Amino acid sequence: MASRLDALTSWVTEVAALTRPANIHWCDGSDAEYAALVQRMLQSGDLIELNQQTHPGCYLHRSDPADVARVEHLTFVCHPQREDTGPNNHWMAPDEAHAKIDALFDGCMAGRTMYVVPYCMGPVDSPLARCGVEITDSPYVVANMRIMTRMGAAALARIEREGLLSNGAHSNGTFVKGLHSTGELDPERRYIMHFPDELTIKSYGSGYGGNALLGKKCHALRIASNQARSEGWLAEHMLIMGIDTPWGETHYIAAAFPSACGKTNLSMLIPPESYQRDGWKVRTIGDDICWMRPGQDGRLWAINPEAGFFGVAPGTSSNSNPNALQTIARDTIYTNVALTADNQPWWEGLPGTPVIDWQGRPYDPANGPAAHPNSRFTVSARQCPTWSQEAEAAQGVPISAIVFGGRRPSLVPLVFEAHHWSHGVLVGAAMGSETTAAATGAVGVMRRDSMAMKPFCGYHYGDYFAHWLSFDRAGARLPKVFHVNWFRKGRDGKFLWPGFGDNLRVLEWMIARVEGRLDGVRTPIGILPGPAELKLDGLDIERRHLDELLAVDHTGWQTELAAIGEYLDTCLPRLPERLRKEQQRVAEALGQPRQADATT
Ligand code: GTP
Ligand code: SPV
Ligand code: MN
Repeated sequence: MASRLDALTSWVTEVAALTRPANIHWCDGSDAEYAALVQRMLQSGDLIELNQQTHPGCYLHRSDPADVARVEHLTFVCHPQREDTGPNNHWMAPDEAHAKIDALFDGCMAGRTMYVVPYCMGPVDSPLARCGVEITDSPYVVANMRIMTRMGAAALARIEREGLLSNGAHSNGTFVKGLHSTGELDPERRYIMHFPDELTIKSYGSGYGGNALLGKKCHALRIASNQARSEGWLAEHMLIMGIDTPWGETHYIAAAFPSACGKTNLSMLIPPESYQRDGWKVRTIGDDICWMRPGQDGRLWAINPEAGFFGVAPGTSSNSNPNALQTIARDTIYTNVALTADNQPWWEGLPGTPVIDWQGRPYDPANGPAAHPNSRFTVSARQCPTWSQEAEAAQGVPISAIVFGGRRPSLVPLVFEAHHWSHGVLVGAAMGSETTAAATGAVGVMRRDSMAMKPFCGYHYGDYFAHWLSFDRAGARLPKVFHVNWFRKGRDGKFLWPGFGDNLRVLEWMIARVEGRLDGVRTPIGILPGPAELKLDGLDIERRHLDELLAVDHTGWQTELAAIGEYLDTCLPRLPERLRKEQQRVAEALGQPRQADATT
């Protein structure tokens, strides 16, 4: 009798013939399986036990020192036509890419166990969720995938069901196939390749986060953005949070900030004391990825395809993010953090003293920070004190506001609202941010990162902007679009805005705008809070700093709009005319730069 899992079993057989593992293990996602994996990794040294009194169920993984972040220059999106990949991605012809990476996979699992990891991105019963199977030789990847996704038997059952329903039209089933091997961890023999037409990912030579946990950036953003485009939805690098107001409303907000620019922190923020007294509450739905589609009511409905957090450790403290700290007090995998004398995890921003650095050496400040700047924790989202049951809702949650933001030390105000949807798309497309340690390469360099998707949009940015614009149609009840900047610096180089919990003050203004209770001030770049519209009680901030945060520097913005225009040109000939018109509209409203300005 033919197996219902024909497509899957024949692929697994094919991969095993190529990689030649000693064993094949089909993951069921059970507690016993996880416990056995952990034991195995403790024996092999892949995991180190942390202080079980202070951190029960917590372990440390040290990655190879040359394998600590995403590698954008080795990440390829292999559409058959180069143009479809766009200026925002690296391209290789699919045949060439397969040949190159299959040569690396040849025999690479000899003597090792090959794990078959079925997973579901999103609640298993959600029509918005999508399944995949990752084949990997890394037990660390398996353990992380178990935390980050709905992994195991339930996902396999859904894949089986969908395979049955697909009746020949999709005789390969509908799941995404991801093949991964840590290989030799040689940066010269490392590739992260995507084949959107084949729903296939191949990743070789890295064991780290976004390079290796294929359900996350590779599937849920690069492959899914292609599916979203053809099926009329959006796959975005966004947190999702719920805000309960004192008057009994709940507003859901989705926010796109580039890597290591504050999504995890905002998604679980703790309201300032006065807000808590008034009855404000924050609920966390997601901290990194958001899939959303128009519902029958015309609103955008969003799910978080993930089940866990792969969060930045440095900077996480009882001041900045007590919720995260509580979340990661047990049953957490730490990657590349430092250790204290009593074997507790440590990173910059925590009290106490590091004794062993992230590479396992005695800590010496001459070697740089004790924890790697991109050290991370992997933890089930259910452990977060503000975790919301709404994250399991099959239809998702309705979005009231979309927020864009980045690290902009100058020019960009604390907050502004886009005039309308296509202006909002321009604001997202024009996003800029300083690079961070989340990817290899220089840190602190300003670059455009449209919708925080520069490393993750799996097709041409011009087509992507057109897709965003297409949501503005009859019957749509679109969210308002805002832009924030928590990272504005003063002349002394210090942040002007306190950030973290106090960011709720900015979100409150947005909610008032969504509910139509405040007017704001109209400017060419967007609508800003009026003089008394931000609630600042209990906040220690100098008036002149606030004025700076909310000022619109016309000369600076003229230059910025010219730079945005040049950036948009990189998407020609696929740049939507409507977006060009928006940029021209804002530029004209600001007036042309004076000759003197252009030369200073
Ligand atoms: P990825 O997981 O890489 O996608 O990042 P993320 O967007 O979730 O970033 P995260 O919330 O982990 O924040 C990264 C860094 O930004 C941390 O070091 C935080 O301490 C810092 N940060 C977050 N929010 C704020 C803020 O409001 N103000 C300031 N000054 N720093 C912040
Ligand atoms: C990011 O870099 O945006 C992350 C971490 O969220 S990773 O999973 O490595 O992509
Ligand atoms: Mn991210």
